[in-house]
Amino acid sequence: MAFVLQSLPYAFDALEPYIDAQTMEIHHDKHHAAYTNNLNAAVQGSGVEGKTIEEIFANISAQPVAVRNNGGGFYNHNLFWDVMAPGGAKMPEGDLQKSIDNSFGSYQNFKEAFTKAALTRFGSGWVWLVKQGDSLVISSTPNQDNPLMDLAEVKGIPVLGVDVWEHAYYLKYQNRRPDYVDAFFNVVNWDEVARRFKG
Ligand code: MN3
Repeated sequence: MAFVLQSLPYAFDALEPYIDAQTMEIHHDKHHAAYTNNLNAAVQGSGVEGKTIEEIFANISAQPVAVRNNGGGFYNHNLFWDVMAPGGAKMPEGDLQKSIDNSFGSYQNFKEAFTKAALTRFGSGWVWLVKQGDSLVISSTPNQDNPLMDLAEVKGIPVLGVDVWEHAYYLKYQNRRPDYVDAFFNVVNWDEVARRFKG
């Protein structure tokens, strides 16, 4: 049972002007496709064929680095496409909003902490909003790691993530990661984040 590349849930140019069409096309059709293909190759004979990606993450420390890197790349980008949507961001609502307020004091505090984590992640990686019970924490992982992996420093269920690899923003923003992270907040799909928070 092979892992399948999820189609982008919207057009390449749907997130313009915040994320440009060329970046989306290369990111999905080249980078995400490569992680998916390489994951399918890496799990061959690894003893985890037929397991879900979440099951594999739960014991990823026992796996070769190719499964860790490509498995993370496969899963993380699926989440990333889903937590963005065209049409501009709405604010978090309901239980998600309450948890953000309880966990960070306010939406503004959350946004500042999430942005700071994104700007201070050295090199390539991801920044996450992570569910731990009813609470939320922010974490950052190197490379293609994520909070579902048994070796993550901060473990939990990722409900929002931003890709801070240069391939996610370099064509439009070059070295200006702050501008990219700021733009990302304009396309967050808070309905999907709430769905993931609800579990
Ligand atoms: Mn990426």
